Amino acid sequence: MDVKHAVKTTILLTALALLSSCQKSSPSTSSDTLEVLIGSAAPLTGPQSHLGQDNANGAQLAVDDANKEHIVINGKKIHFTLQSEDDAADPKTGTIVAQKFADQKVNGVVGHLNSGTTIPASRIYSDAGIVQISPSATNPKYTQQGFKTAFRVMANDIQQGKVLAQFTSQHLKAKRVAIIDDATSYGQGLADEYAKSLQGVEIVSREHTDDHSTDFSAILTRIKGKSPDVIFYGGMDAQSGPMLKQLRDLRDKSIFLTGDGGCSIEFAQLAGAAAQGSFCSLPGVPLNKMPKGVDFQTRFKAKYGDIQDYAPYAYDAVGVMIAAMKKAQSVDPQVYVKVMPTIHYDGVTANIAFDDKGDLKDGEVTLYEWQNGKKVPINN
Ligand code: ABU
Repeated sequence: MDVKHAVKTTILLTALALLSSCQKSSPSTSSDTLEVLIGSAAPLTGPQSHLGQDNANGAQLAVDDANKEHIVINGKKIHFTLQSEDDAADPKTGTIVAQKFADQKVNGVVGHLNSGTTIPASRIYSDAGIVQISPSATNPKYTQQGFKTAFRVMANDIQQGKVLAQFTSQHLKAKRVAIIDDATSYGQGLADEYAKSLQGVEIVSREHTDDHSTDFSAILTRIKGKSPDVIFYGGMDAQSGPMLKQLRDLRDKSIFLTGDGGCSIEFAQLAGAAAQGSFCSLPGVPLNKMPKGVDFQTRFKAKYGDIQDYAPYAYDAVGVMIAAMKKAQSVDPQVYVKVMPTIHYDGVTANIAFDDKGDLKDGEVTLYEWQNGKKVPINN
């Protein structure tokens, strides 16, 4: 090798060594930034996929907003990622998703959407020490199991059942009620709470369907024979929409009342003209009465379209989780879970604080009447 060539080779090797040492010591994403993984679990396929996508979109918007804040926790820049999984509203699939999140050691979970998936999954999260915040599961059992990791950001079905029952007797002045449910943790649970709270009203019929049926003619024909003033349905919009349409096709004029699972724009689309004059309830206050509801609605709509039901609650579930991480100065769920009971978070939907079970303190329930394709609040 001549001298010129040797000098060139030395310069090249020195430059490569310098470049390599620079790459090792320069501030990079891996050394300066902590990746925080939040799991979102909801049905993304099947008859409830519109609600599941609504939850996932609400959570994603919160994660995007948080990343814009350049949050630093315990001296580390934080980058949040949402991993959205499909539990198909199926209890068994829900536990498979929960185990996947546990194996991945996610930093927290927003979900699940359904009580039927949230409750069995909650044991897996509890055993793994992972904080779980459901934005929509309303069956009271979820937070009655004694798990320190289980939280929800809306009123539960004990509260919702009472409001619906009071409305039935005091506002609708009903004397005879027929009750149908979809035999799920949510639908049957809410129907039971509703029945328990009814006063001075006779339950003339109690029927069950499931969360995949779309033909209710046999049930509705039996109920029509009992002449109820009100038909209450505990279940989701994929059933309540067609159910109400079929009820009116039978020329039955009973008042139709349902809970939050059937209080979505999808319900109104499925029921069509039959939705007019029917009633439903939703935990929380109307969007325009929520502390940051109107701003959220505008920003959500620009990105994803109309809100179905629970997107603002999914947004708040992420928000309150991150608030707890900041307060604890840790993204480790086994550490920040300890500050969850003391958190006060100014959310989109409410000022969020939890009671000793993990339920939202002072949760409200609003009743709506469907008028010309829009749900109009009647008590809030
Ligand atoms: N809260 C109604 C829909 C979700 C659930 O509780 O199953």
